[in-house]
Amino acid sequence: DMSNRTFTMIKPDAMKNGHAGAILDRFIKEGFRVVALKQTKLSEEKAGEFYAIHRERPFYGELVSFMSSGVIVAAILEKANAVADFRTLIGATDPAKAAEGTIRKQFANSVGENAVHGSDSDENAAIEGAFFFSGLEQY
Ligand code: DAT
Ligand code: MG
Repeated sequence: DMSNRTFTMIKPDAMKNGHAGAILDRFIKEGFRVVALKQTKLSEEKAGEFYAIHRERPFYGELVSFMSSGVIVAAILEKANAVADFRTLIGATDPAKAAEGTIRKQFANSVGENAVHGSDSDENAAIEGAFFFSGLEQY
């Protein structure tokens, strides 16, 4: 499919390591237009809600605790074929398995602390974007 928007977060590890600027620069250089952007912090409750699909997984507690451990940058990005192209740009969930040239290969430390989020479907991109941004914050 060729829907044109995806949702991303720069995760607490990348924020703490000072990579936010380089990662945003990469998004833009790869042809994604910023539709909405903010720095924010997830409470444990909000992180749990965002990742509710993973609540039965063994890593859920660790994931919720990590994602609420510091500030994040949330963004909606626009480009033709946004969801699939962005997943290619960020690389595999485990940075040890991520391809050369991907954002996770360059900036992530571990499968749990992997620098960036990217929506996995058009439907989830819309749900996740609306979780962080009102219509009046999207341009
Ligand atoms: P992705 O973020 O690539 O879509 P996912 O949806 O399978 O990956 O998992 C969501 C997040 O959960 C992932 O970015 C990091 C964490 N996670 C996934 N698998 C994990 C594991 N085996 N151990 C620890 N954390 C994990
Ligand atoms: Mg996922």
